[in-house]
Amino acid sequence: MKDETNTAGLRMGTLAVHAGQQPEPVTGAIMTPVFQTSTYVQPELGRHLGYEYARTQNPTREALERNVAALEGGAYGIAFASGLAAHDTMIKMFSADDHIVCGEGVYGGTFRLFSKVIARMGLHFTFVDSSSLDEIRAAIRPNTKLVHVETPTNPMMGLTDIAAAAEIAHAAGAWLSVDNTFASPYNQQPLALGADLVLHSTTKYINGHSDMVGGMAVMNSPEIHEQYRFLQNAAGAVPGPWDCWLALRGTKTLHLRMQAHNANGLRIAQWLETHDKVERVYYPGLPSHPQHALAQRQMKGFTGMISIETGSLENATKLVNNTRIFALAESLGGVESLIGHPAMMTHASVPVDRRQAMGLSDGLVRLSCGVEDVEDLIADLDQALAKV
Ligand code: P1T
Repeated sequence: MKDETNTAGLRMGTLAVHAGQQPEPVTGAIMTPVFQTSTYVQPELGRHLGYEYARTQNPTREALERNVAALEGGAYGIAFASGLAAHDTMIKMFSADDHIVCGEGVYGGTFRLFSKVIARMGLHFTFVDSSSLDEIRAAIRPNTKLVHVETPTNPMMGLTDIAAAAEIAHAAGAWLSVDNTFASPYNQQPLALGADLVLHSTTKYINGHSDMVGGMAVMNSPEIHEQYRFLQNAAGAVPGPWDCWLALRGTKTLHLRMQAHNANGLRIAQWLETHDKVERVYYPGLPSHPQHALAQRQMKGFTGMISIETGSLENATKLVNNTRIFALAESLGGVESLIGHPAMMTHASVPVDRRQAMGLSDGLVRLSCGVEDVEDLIADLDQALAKV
């Protein structure tokens, strides 16, 4: 776009393709180049061209930051080397003796970071079932500085009412941060619902092609931006330019990919619900989901993420070992379909009693439905379930 700063009124698909990018000024290259450099030559002492050192500034990274910020309807984006690095740096805005209320259904690695690393540094966490506003409210203390939730949660697909959680946090003088990785900005826009911060593992739907690891934080407040930006440079968990370029290539098709993920996810969830080997399907787009009404209110689509209860570790093992198209792997949100066993894979770091309390059983299997032809995906699950 000629003037990438003027994106007012543009819709999601146009923003996905154009926001944050302008032709490269030296050659006119339409694609933002990979600025693969660690430093920038300064014309004279005390004067530089806006770029000093690549931990601090990188044009490829900045284009990605502007692009994802626009997709989230936010003013600022700050990119990180991973989703967890975005979370880790966020927490560094707080100090010992501050208190954080965190949804207990967050990704296992987020739970591990908060409970095993950050808690050692004197910050206090209360983990709550954030689908219950009463639990969030009851956990608030005078020193609560942040309420952090993931919605939908990984892998139980529990939802938090973002607008209501923001009201509770703000009444306590705290911020609300939302990990929007599972929904993607196409399906859910937490800032518009009152959240102060949106976090992403860009490794997932944002990049969408399973070929990089990255993270992003988006916000509207200049004060939060200033603190977080200071820490991006001070702590230095920044992504390399090549990974930023890959993510930026990914976002160009975010709207198209999410339409396909949403359609495949819904169709497969409906089919799984009729299958006699499947005891329960967790998918916010199904009327059987206990928070379906909230899902319809705060989400535009329900993604390709589905969890199912197969009844036992033995059943789950047979299913995940026998799919042909669904690949057995960690991660999610790529164009290719993946299948995983949260208890032994993504959530192995969560203590057993906590997993059981959340319903994250040994029979639970998680699907990341890609954008392949849905009939092929259903046939694949059907033949694998036949072996259960
Ligand atoms: O892997 P990384 O980019 O550091 O992102 C961590 C992360 C944060 N938030 C959510 C909701 C996530 O799902 C993840 C990473 N999750 C997986 C690797 C997984 O397979 O669930």
